[in-house]
Amino acid sequence: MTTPYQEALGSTLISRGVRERIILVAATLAQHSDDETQESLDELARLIDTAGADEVGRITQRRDAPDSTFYIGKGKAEELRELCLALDADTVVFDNDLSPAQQYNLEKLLGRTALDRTAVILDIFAQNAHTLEGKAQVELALLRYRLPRIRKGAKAGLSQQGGGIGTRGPGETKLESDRRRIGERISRLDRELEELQKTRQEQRKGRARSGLGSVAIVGYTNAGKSSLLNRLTSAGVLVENRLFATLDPTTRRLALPGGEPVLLSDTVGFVRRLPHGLIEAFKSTLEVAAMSDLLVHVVDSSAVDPNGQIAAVREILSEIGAAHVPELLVFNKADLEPDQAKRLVYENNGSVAVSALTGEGLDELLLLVGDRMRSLTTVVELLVPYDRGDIVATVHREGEVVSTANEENAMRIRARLADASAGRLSEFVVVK
Ligand SMILES: Nc1nc2c(ncn2[C@@H]2O[C@H](COP(=O)(O)OP(=O)(O)OP(=O)(O)O)[C@@H](O)[C@H]2O)c(=O)[nH]1
Ligand SMILES: [Mg+2]
Repeated sequence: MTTPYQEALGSTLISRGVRERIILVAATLAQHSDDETQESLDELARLIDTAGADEVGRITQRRDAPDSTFYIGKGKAEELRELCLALDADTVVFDNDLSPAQQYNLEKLLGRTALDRTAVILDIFAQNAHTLEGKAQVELALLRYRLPRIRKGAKAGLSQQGGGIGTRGPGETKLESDRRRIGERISRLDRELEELQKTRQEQRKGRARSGLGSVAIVGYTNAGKSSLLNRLTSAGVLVENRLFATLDPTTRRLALPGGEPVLLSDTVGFVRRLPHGLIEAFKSTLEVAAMSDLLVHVVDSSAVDPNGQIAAVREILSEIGAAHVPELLVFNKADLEPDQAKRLVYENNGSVAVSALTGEGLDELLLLVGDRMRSLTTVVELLVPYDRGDIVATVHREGEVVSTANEENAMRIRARLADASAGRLSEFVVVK
């Protein structure tokens, strides 16, 4: 049976050869800088491009707090309306999250579709989902996002018009016709995904019995995760210069130099402010990371703000319960900005610079992965003074904490640590 979502997926803008014209809008709230806003808008422009539309202009406003009616002020909203007319824009996209009421008020004022960053990310996911599970996960996230936005008696107009960003998935009139049906569909998807999750857990148990260690490749979208998996295992995973090219995890066996083979998995990419509903819906896929023995965290070393991307990825990792898994930082695309890659490795102990494109650094990466995997079975004991929170954080990040005990002047930590990490922390190591 095809779902309304699957029917609607057939009609993307790109296939009709028309690209939507979009104006980007952002309010800079008190604690943020104007540069941060522009960087975030640049990323939103890339997301929009990936979704198949073009930025034709942008508007920003500094505010202490969002306006409850339009998010931006009334005067600014009027200015936005003028700009839409002047630039013949089809849609406006806010970088900030709009409430259903703000979205409605904006659409009424502008006579155009008003969307937010979450809707754009959901749209890209909708275009890129291919497997049964991926589609079910995206549909669930879409329905949960749209349910509170269904308005009684609203004309099927605005959001329906072009069939562009934010409209893929169930058609609005269909949604209106039966809220209850949507509720039922959500419950059914929940149940289906639960079943799929059980199957996955069984598969995982099977793998655990096989005794192979598991390594998950995680990282910001477009960092080169799939390229790395392909390069190391000839996996043949789709690689594209688009955001969120991968939604379904692929697992391959990887032979480590002089060691046991491990299972290496590619995962869905992360982005700043990944919609919570998507994280929720993709829980079973993201579990690959939480259940692995080691995270290979791939970073695009040529990105404008690699540290910001690292922070965003770590935030999501803790949200999906993977913060406890040891992490190995890999600075990819070293062929593009070699100096920046070197600096990042220098700043991050135990990391490595590679290029999935040229193959540079991959031998060293394999040695490091082997070292980390072997260390999973060696437990080291450390005594860390209470004022050295930084050391505690390092142990958590680079290894796996087995137990902690509070003693008079220090915390006693037993942890599985790689030789290299234990070496760097040697002044705190008491039993090895
Ligand atoms: N120059 C250069 N480009 C790379 C390198 N690794 C990957 N790329 C390019 O970066 C883009 C993204 O690569 P992917 O492997 O699809 O990235 P990903 O992290 O899997 O991305 P998503 O699945 O979309 O999150 C592609 O255009 C790759 O060709 C590298 O080492 N050097
Ligand atoms: Mg990928």
